[in-house]
Amino acid sequence: MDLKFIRYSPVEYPLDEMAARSLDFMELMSGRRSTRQFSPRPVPREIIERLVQTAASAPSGANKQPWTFVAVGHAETKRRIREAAEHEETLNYSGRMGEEWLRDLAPLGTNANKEFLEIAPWLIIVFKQNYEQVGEERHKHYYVSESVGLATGMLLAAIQYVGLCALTHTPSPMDFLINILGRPANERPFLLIPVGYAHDQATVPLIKRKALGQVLVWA
Ligand code: IYR
Repeated sequence: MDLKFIRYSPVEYPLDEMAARSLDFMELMSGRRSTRQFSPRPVPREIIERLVQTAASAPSGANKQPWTFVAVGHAETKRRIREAAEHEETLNYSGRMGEEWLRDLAPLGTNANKEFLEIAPWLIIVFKQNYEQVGEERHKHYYVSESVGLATGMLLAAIQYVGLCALTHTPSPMDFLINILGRPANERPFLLIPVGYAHDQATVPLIKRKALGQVLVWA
């Protein structure tokens, strides 16, 4: 099946405006921090819809768009997710992660208590679709983790852009999400992202980002 090609005229800015925009966006995005203390303040469903629509515009292998975003706002479902996540994390923190991992996490002060899973008004659970099931047939998906990672990055950027906060939470293993959310066999959980306003007393660790010279190589 041939795709029709249409003319693409991307937005352009004069160079001085480009420079100003690159600085503005860098400042906006470097102000993003993972938040573990949320306010229960509600966030309208329509905003979540737009954020997901933005994320779902990400590029993907062969344009298969191999993602599903499950938005959970229902208190009872959040409670069940918290309970299951805390069960897994208790096992992780009591040895499953290993010494070096625990040592790396210690300064961040994370632990098996995941009350943010109930307090944040929304949990967005990103699922990757390893293939597509069409009747009896399995259709292939390509570069699934890369694609879903890109979409998730765009989701985090969109969240920051509208002035909300998020946490990329990785309860491990995450298979409990398949059952609680009733997802089909082609889907696997990728990330669990609480979204909302930060608590007004929220704190974050004073971390340093690597200097540009450590992350950028001209070759
Ligand atoms: N998944 C655990 C542990 C954890 C792992 C990483 I990598 C972090 O940056 C933070 C925590 C948890 O969510 O507690």
